[in-house]
Amino acid sequence: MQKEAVRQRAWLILSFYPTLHYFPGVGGFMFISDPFLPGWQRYWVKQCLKIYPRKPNVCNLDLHMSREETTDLWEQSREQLRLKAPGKREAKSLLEKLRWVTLGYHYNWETKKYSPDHHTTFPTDLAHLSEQVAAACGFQQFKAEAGILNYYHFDSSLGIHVDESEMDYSKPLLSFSFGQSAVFLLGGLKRQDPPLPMFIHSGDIVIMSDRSRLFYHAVPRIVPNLEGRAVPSCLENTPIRDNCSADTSYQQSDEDDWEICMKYLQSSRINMTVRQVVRVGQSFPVVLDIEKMADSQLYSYHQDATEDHEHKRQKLETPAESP
Ligand SMILES: O=C(O)CCC(=O)C(=O)O
Ligand SMILES: [Mn+2]
Repeated sequence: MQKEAVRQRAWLILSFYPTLHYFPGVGGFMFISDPFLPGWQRYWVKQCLKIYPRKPNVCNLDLHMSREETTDLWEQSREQLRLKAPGKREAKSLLEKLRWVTLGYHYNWETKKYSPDHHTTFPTDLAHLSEQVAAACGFQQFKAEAGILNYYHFDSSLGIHVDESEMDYSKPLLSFSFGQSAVFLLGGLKRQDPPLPMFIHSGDIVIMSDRSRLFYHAVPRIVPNLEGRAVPSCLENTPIRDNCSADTSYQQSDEDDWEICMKYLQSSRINMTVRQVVRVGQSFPVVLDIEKMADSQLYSYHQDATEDHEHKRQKLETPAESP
């Protein structure tokens, strides 16, 4: 653990010595309970809703909508979200239809591969956060090269899978969560290994490294935050200006934007997973014959309430390979 690496950028992370949990017998799995300084979870939520869904990043809506229609999901949804009455059945805004966004090397859900031909610049702020967290956990040379952002609602789940499309398993998989809570199941190397259930709350960071890098895992349920508030209190803090005044990458969330984010988070959870794809000095293998899946991977990976309950349960019992 590099104490200095954690302290260098106080705006990102509180010292997480007291909150870094290792799981004995679960090699390389680490859990950091909300290490973010007050107000900084807001920054990442706003990036995930307003900035990262923009082009050239890729999202699920691109599969059946034109580029013009998906150019600025935030602008197209903000008024609709702002006016939304809680608990009323209303048409969903585009932001509420967002299920995933890919960053950097864009994961191909059909081939289950990354490709050097489909790569855009990885966001520098998220790369920095990831590299700081990785370094503090003992992974000095981690390079944030691909990201999958998952957007969940109370009726969403993520099927059992292993993230194995990356080419360097010696590098950890980092996962950051915001908003409502989740039940996370950590299995083992074999699909039938009994899972360890745990809650993931807003601000928590999960690191899967070493042996646990290739463990099966799933998110069977999104649950309301345990405080019983509309959004967890850690999201209600405003950033401490003194800590960030020198930081040019920080954009102050204005209150209007935050009102929209809060509305969204009342029934949602956002998860950012960050991966290193290529080993240093390694290049992508030349692919001569790409096997296409008969069914889109999208369908088995991201599940929501449009499927009936029984179907969903069966899906959770079916391995859904993922990156
Ligand atoms: O939402 C989570 O906590 C897990 C996400 C995940 O496993 C993935 O994107 O591969
Ligand atoms: Mn995963």
